[in-house]
Amino acid sequence: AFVTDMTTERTFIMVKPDGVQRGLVGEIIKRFETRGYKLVACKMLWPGQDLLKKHYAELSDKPFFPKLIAYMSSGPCVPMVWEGREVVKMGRMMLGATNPLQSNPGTIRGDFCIDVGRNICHGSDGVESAKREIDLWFQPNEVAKYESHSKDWVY
Ligand code: 3AN
Repeated sequence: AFVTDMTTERTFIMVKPDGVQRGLVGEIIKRFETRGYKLVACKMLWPGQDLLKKHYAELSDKPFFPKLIAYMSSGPCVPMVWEGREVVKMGRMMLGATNPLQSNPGTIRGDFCIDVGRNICHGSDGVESAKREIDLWFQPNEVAKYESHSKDWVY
């Protein structure tokens, strides 16, 4: 049977407009793939303000909210769903800290950016927010269920 273990989770990872424009989509996908995670949904989408305001509803009171929405709606994004053991927490770890100047080298943000307003990618901060974000960005039939041929080492 596939997806066996209780620690298997899904997370929502999205390459932001600056990541797309800088040609980092492949690099980000590669890091999750080679770590051992499974890509189960992926598309390119230029998000509108309504969708982004829902996505970032928790941040609506922040002073940077209007700039955040303008930046995120400035070009196409690549939303994805990744599956695997503790992928929510590990995804955050692979992305690095929100402020790239505090992101460790070796993380995606720590390797590729320096500006918190342009930090390349998004990752869900918990299992519940991952569920909410996946449902917001993807239709159920856009998330694939498939057996990985390397299931002994892709968790
Ligand atoms: P994360 O994306 O690491 O979960 P959040 O949810 O606190 O961080 O912030 C969402 C997004 O808002 C960040 N990815 C970043 O683009 C933007 N942001 C967060 N804090 C700031 C800030 N102090 N100034 C400008 N933009 C910010």
